[in-house]
Parts: sequence; C-alpha cells; structure tokens
Amino acid sequence: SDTLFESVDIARLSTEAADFETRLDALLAWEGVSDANVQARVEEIISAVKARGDAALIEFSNRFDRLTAASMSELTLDAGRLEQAFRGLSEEQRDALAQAAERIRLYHERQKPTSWSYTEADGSVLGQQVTPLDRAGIYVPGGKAAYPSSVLMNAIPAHVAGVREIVMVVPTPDGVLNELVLAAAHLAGVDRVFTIGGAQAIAAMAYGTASVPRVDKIVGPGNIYVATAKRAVFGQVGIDMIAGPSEILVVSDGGTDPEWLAMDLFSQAEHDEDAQALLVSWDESHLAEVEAAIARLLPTLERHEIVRQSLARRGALILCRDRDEAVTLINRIAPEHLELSMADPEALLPQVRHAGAIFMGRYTAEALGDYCAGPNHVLPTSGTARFSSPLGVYDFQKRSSIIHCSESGASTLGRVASVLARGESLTAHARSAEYRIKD
Ligand code: HSO
Ligand code: ZN
Repeated sequence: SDTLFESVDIARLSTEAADFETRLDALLAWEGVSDANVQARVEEIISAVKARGDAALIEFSNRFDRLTAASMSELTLDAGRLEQAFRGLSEEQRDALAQAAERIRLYHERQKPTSWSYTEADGSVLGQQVTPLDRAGIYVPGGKAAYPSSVLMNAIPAHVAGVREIVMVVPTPDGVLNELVLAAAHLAGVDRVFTIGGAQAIAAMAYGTASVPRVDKIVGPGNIYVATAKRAVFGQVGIDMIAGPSEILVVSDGGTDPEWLAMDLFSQAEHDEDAQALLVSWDESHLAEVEAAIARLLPTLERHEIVRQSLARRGALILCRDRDEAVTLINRIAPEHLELSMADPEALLPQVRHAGAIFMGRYTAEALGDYCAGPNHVLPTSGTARFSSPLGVYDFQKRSSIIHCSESGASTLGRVASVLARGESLTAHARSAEYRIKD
C-alpha cells in the first residue's frame, strides 16, 4: 500500500459535540452473542462428547484440526513433555518466561485469602474456611491466538490457590505444537495437557471422558464456539467469564511523547480487528500530535492491517473539557485497561471506580502488565469492570461457613430459631432447635 501520504482513519470525537453521546454509544456497543447456527452446532458437539466420550473427541479433533489420531494417548502430553519444551527454549526465552512466572506468582501470593473465625462470649465459634477447587481446566486457543503469557496468567493463580490438579487443553491445528505454550504450562504448574480444542474440549472437561477428567471450573479465552460452549456448560462446572475483544483507554495530560501513546494504542489494536483503543485528553494540540504519530508509525507495524482496521472500526481520539470530564468518561466506559498517562495519576486514582487494570504514569505501558509486572492480564471487558474483577486466586477457591455452637449458645439461638421456624410453619425446624434449649 501507499505508505507515504497515508492519513489515519480514526474517529475524532469531542464531548462538546451535540452527537457525542450517540457516537460514544455506537463505539462502545459490542454484541457478544452467538447466532442460532453456532448455538446448534455447539449443542450437537456437546451431546456427542457426553454420549460417546473419547471416541467423539477423537473424531472432532481429527476433523477440525486435520489430525489422524487413533487414540487419546496421541492427544495427551504429560508433565515430562512440558518440561522438555521448557528445556528446549533459548536461554533468553527461558529466563524471560521464568522471570514473568515468578513475578506473577509473587503478586498472586498476596491475594491468598485467609480463613477466619471469632468466638462469642458464650463460647460459640463462627468462621469461614477457604478451600481450593480440586481440579481446574484451562483453555488455550490454538494458532496465532495461543499466548504463552495467558497460560501463565490462567494457571499460576490456580496453582497459588492450591488447586490439586490443573489440566490444560490446546488445539493443535495440523498437529503443530507451540513449544512456548508448553514451556509456560510447565512453569505455571500445569499437570497434563490434552491437545484438543473447540466446543468438544469444553464438553470433555465439563462432563469428563475416559481420558479427560471432569474439572470443577473452566477458565481461559476462546473463539465463538468455545465461548458458546462455556455458556452452555455453566452450572455443570464453574466458568471464569466470557471475554469480549480487548480494550484500552488512555488518558493523557498532554505531557507524554505522542509516539509512546500511539504505540500504546497500537499494542491493544494489534490483538484483533475488533479490539478497541481510545485516547482521551483535554489538550487539543496534543491529540493532533498523537494522530500524526499514528499516521507516521502505523506503516512500520508488522500487523498494520489488523491495527488499521481496529482503529477505523472501534478506535477514537476524544477531546474532553478537563480532568473531571475525563473521570466521568472513565467510569462511563469502565475499560478493561486504563492508562493514566500523566504527571500525577495518584490524584485521579481515587475517583476511578470502574476499570479492570489501572496503569499509572507515563512509564507504565500496558504491555508491561500484559507480560510480567505481576497482576493478571485476564480482565473484565466490554464494561463488565462495573461488576467484576481481574482473574485471581479467589476464582480458584471457595468458602465454607463454619458454625460451632456451645451448649449455652444453642439455648440462646434455639429460642430465636424456634420463633422464626414457627412463623414459617416449619415445626420440625422449631423442635430440632427446641431440643437443645436448656432451662
Ligand atoms: N492484552 C491482552 C493480553 C495479552 N497481551 C497477551 C499480549 N499477550 C488482554 O489483556
Ligand atoms: Zn496485549
């Protein structure tokens, strides 16, 4: 393409414009729903795996990934194979992966919740006991979307939580294994890997087959078939979330190098054509400089076609009046990633109510968080930061409540329970409580 005189195709919005709200709504709109056709095919695959187990799994894998497997052993990798992948990496890659894994582990260690209890005056004890899931299943997409960093981000919190067994599934189109993905699985504490994918892999982990163990929770991103299958098996197993396309909202005070900001926007846009990169500033000439930097740098990108489309479809440079208006926009958008590229991000932070991850200051590129800062990069998208949190240790644990009544506690509570039970006409409840009243 003609790279010399290109101008960028990216929306320029101003909060002052009469149609601002309408245009922002249109930009943010994202329908993650799958059509009836996908739905039907997924249901069919799930039923087949439920009914015929490994046989169906092998058939689907052979068909969709163009394999010739005759048995599940050909679609299984043990811990030894994962370690071998790790040893086979270059020293530079091994070190980088190990450093990232260690930092992610340290961060997540802090999330470990503690069990607690308190004792009342009459000797009764009330508390909460935290326990890990027995088994977690991690879905890793195949092909170009297979991110070793995502293997770390999904498996390490499970490992830190104390999950007994972590299984991973990853499709291998044409039988091609991604050694970095396997090496990451080794570092993150994955116990075994099945080279299966799609709705069939989700069904196998949800219901179990002779070879694939039934898991308690399925986490990890996937295409529309995987997302639809996760929705369908939810309830049978736990799931993490249904992730939409990745997004970033950068707020700049005008003092950051426009090229840095352009590249930060690109880093999100290069994920896929539906990814969203937004920049907000109250400095109009700064926005123009970033736009010029975008035009200049775009042709230098490896994935410039994807970035170009993402910016044209869903990107925007937004001029606002002042910092307060920027805060209103942040909370309205509830972005997955928020970059506060400014001199004093701490001043703004307390006003940020909805964001998946907040990157503070000019030096904190989202890319550092994507790989190795420590926090999780699996984050709520499409405005769901309004009600959900980054993937964490807490997603692989559950809580049991503990009640231990003393003899005198049972008397006190028995009187209260008895009255309430009779009010509900549940006399067995009432009598069960009354037996324990000592007078
Ligand atoms: N930005 C992505 C995570 C990622 N980036 C993986 C690079 N590799 C979603 O948070
Ligand atoms: Zn990324």
